[in-house]
Amino acid sequence: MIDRRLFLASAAASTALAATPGESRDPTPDWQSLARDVRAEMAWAWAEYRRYAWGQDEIRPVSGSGQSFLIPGQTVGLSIVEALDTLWLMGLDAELEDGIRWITSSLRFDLDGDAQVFEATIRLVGGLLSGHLATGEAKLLELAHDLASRMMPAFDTPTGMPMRYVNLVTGKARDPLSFPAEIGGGMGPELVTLSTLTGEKRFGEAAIKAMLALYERRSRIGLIADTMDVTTGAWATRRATVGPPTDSYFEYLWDSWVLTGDKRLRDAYRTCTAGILAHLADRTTGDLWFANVDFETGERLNLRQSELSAFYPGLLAEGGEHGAGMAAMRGWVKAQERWPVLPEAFDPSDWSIRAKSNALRPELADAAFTLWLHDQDEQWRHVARAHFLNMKRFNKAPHGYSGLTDVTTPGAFDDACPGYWWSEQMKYYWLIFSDCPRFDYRHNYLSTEGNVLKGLKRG
Ligand code: DMJ
Repeated sequence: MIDRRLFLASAAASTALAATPGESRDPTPDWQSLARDVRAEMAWAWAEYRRYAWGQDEIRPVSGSGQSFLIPGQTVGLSIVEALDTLWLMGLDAELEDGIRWITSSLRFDLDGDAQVFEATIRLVGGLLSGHLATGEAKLLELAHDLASRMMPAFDTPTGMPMRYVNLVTGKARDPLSFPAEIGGGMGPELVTLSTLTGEKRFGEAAIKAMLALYERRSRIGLIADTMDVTTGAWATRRATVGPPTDSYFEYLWDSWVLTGDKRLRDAYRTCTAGILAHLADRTTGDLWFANVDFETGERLNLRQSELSAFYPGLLAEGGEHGAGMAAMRGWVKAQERWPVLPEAFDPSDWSIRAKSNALRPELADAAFTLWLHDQDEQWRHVARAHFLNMKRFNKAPHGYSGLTDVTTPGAFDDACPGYWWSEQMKYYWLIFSDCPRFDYRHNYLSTEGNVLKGLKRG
C-alpha cells in the first residue's frame, strides 16, 4: 500500500533556503503547463550556452564563459552531446539541428589527452548513441564507435577490469586504482548498445567481463568494497556503500541484465542487493537509509549519505524491491523538505550537513521519475515538481543553471553547469510532466546519465 502522506511529511526547515512556498504544495498542479515551463527553461539555457559557450564542454552560467571538463585543455562540446535526446524529446528541433551541425563539423576524438573512461563512456558514448537513436544521424554512431575504440586499450589488464584513464591517441592507459562505479558501472549499457548497433561484440563483452570480474571479488557476505587495484584484483579499502564511488555498479548490473538477458548479471545484482539489504539497511532514524559498513564483517562505519545515493530507491523498485524503494525514498523526501537544494553530504542521524555544496545534482529527480515509471503514483510527480521549482528558484543564474557552493546561502553559485544537467533532470522533469508522445513510457531504458537507449518513438 502506497503511503500518500510521504510527500507531505514535513521536517522543520533549518536553513536560510526555504522551499518554494505555497505553490509547491498545490494538490492539483497543471502538469502540462509545468512541462511547458521546463521546455522554456531548456530553450532559454540553450540560447545562453549558444551565445556564451558554444562548443565548450560546459557553460559558466554566472560569468558567461565556457570551460573544458573531460580532457584538460581540450573541448568536446560535452553539453551539446549530453543535450541531444533531451532536445529531441522536447521537440526543440531547431536547437537539435544546430547541435548536430556542430558535432558533425567540429567534434573529433583524435585528441592527445587522457580521457577518464567512465565519464567519457556515460556522457559522450551514451550521449552520441541516444542522439543517434533519436535522429538516425549516422555520424553520431560513427563518433561513438570511434571514441569507444580509442578507449578499449584501458580494458587490457590482467583482470579485464579497466584502468581509469586512457590516452585517446596513443592508447596508453594509467591509474590502476579504481572504483566499482568506474570499473563496472560506467560501461555496460553503453557498450552493449554499441555492440548491438555495430555488430561488434567486443565492446559489450569487455564491459560484462569487467562487471563480473568485480563481482567475483565480493566478500563472503556479498558486499564489495569501494576501491580496487585493477591490475591485481586486490581491494585497497574496506568500505561498502551504495553511494559513490560504488553507486552505478549496482545500477549497471541490473541494467545490463535487462538489456542482454545474461542471467549472470541478474544473479550478481540479486546477490549484491541481498547483501546490501542484510548489512547496510539502517532504520535507527525511523526511515530506511543505507549505512557505510565494513565489506567483510558488516560492522557499521557511519550513516553519512551522499546526495548521489538518492538514485538508489528507484533502482530498488526497478530491481523488484518496490517496498524497500518506497521506504528509502521517504527519507530523501524529508531531506528535500528540509533543504530545498540537497547538500552533497549529510548525516540523517542528526540531519547535520557534511558537505554544503551541490553540483546541480539530478539524483532525487531520477529516483522520482524511475519510481513513477514503475507505479505511476502521482506523489512522485509532486516530488519532481518540488525539485524543479526549487532548482528554478535557487539555481538559476544570469546565463543558465548553476551548482551551489553552499545550499544554506542564497545566491552562492559555483558558476558551473555540469553536462549532465542537459541530459538528466531536464529530461526527467519533461518526461514525468509532459506525457511526451516521442517516448514509450512502458518499454524504455535510460542510462545512469539519463541517455535514452530504448523507448524513443520515431515517426
Ligand atoms: C552523473 O554523471 C551520473 O548520474 C552518474 O551516474 C553519477 N553522477 C552524475 C550526476 O550527479
